[in-house]
Amino acid sequence: MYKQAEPVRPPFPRPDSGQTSGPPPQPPPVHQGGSHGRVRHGNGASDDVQEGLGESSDTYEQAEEVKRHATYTSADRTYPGGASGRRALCSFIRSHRSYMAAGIVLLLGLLVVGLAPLTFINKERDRDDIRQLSTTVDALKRDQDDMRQLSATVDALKRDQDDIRQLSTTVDALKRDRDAMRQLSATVDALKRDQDDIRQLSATVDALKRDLGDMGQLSTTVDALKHDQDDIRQLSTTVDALKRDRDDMRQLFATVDALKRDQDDIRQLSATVDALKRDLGDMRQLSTTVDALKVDLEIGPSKTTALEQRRHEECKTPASCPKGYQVFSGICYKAFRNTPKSFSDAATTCRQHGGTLAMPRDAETNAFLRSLYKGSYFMAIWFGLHDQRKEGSFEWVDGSALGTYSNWARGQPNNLRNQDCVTYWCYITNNDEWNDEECNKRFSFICQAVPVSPGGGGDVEDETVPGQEEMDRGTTECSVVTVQPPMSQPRPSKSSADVLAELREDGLLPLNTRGESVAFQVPLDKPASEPDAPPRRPVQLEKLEETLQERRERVKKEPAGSRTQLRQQLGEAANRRDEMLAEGSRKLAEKSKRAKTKARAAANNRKGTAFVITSVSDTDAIVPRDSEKVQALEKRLNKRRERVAKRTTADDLEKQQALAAERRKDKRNEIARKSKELGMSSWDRALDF
Ligand SMILES: [Ca+2]
Ligand SMILES: [Ca+2]
Repeated sequence: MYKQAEPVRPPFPRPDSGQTSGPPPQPPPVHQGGSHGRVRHGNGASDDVQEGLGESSDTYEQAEEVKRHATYTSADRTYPGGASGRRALCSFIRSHRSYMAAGIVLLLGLLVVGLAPLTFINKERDRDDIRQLSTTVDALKRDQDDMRQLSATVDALKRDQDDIRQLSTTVDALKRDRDAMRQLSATVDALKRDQDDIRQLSATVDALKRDLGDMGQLSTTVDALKHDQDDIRQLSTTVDALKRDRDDMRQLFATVDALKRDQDDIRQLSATVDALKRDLGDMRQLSTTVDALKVDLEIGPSKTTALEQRRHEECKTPASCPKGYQVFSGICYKAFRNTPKSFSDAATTCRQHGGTLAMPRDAETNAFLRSLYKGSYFMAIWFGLHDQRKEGSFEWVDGSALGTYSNWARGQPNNLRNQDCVTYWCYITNNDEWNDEECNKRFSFICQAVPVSPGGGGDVEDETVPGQEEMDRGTTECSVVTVQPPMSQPRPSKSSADVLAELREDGLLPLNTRGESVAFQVPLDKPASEPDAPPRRPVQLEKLEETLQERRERVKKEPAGSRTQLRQQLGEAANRRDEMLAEGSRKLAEKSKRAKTKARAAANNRKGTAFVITSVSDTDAIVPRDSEKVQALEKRLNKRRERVAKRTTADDLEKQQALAAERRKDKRNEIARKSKELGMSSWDRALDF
């Protein structure tokens, strides 16, 4: 652009050089002298100006216009983003360009018009103008340089702007970085917090670890406690088993007690049976009495009077012993040496002789009896002492107690094989002292009898003893009681049976039933109503006596019964007896059944116990063996188990009970059979007269 402007050489200083807005420029002083040459020397265009001035004015304007335009354009382009003042100036110039151009044209026209005639006059002035113009051009050149510098500056500024832009970008990036840094810092903070948390967590973990260690110890303790608990459980189990054992033992004891009570009952029953047996003996004797009564009943009243008279006479005459008897202290005695008999048979024989077996109640009598059989050899000789009613309780055959005197051999009585009857023991070494023997053995025997009137004892079995034929007359009073036979109607207030009953109630036994009379032995020093040894009357016997009394009363009330009636009554009595026995048996059976049930229950319980013990032994494997207490308990338990095992098991107990029941049954049957046998035989004998 500057090159375009270069060919045009403005004739005047540029209006924009600070003179445009001012007052119209003064026409420069024309220097026709030296300055002319400098312009020409510089450009050569001054020649063209000189050749055609009119034409050159147009050209100059155009050039000036172009130059200005170019300059402004250049200036515009150079300072597009420059100072606002410059911009305002430019815009001002642009907006007032036409006015300015018109003003300049006008000025130039005026100048041309005013200067044309002075051209030649003011040649020197022109030269000065040219010089000024040249100066202006120089100034313009300097301006151009300034512009170039400005443009360079603008470029530098542009570069700076770019740099600033880049810087701004960088700053933006830095800002983003800063944000990132901030975020990072926040993250770091968060991480730091996390780290703190982790530290705290680690501390917690450490604490937990320590706790865990404690827990381990605690666990050990808990294990130990569990072991202890197991031990305690085992102990408890053992104790329970022991308790059950104890209960079982108690039940066993209870069973044993029940069995003992049963045994006692059986004993009582046995005693009752014994009493019944004795009663049967009494009955037998009673039957004898009945025999006598019957005899009495059949004897006529006339005969009775004669008999009474005879008795009266007999009582007046001195008594004498039967044939073969020897009197001692008012009682007749005889040794039956050639006919050995059992104790009961011997007693029967004596009874047939009107007496009993001999009863040596004192040493003198004893010595006299021994003298009766001396001179012959005997193993043993029966006399009237026995303990058949109650073992060890010896009594005479008349029912009285042994008393204070006795003459037992050494070590006797020993009840060997149930020896219940007494003999003189005749072995040489035994000195004829007393010895108990088995009652069924057959020995010789000694009878005693009360002295009777002469001729009264001739119809009995006789054993003649040489040298002892004569009848010793004793000094006894008449002790024979004559029982009155019942008279003809009306009946007497007291029958012979009543009398007999009374005598029996007084403890007296009939000695002799010979003929129509019944003889009783009455102690001489005491009245008959006061026997010196009252007979023992067990309750059972008393009851029996009562029953007998009732029966007697019934018999008394009724008229003399026929044989059929008696038989009927006896049958009834037998029935009642059977009923009594059956009742006793039933009661016994009931008791036995109860005991059995009890024992069975106990046995069942024992079975339960056995199961428990088994279960205990099952847990034995679990029991820690190190527990000394448990071991000791186990030892004791085992011992107890052994003891229990040694004892009767439930089955054994049942078997034993069954056996006992069988034995009891057998015994009952035997007793019933025996009693029936005895009763019936005696009654039959009584009736078959
Ligand atoms: Ca005995
Ligand atoms: Ca003996």
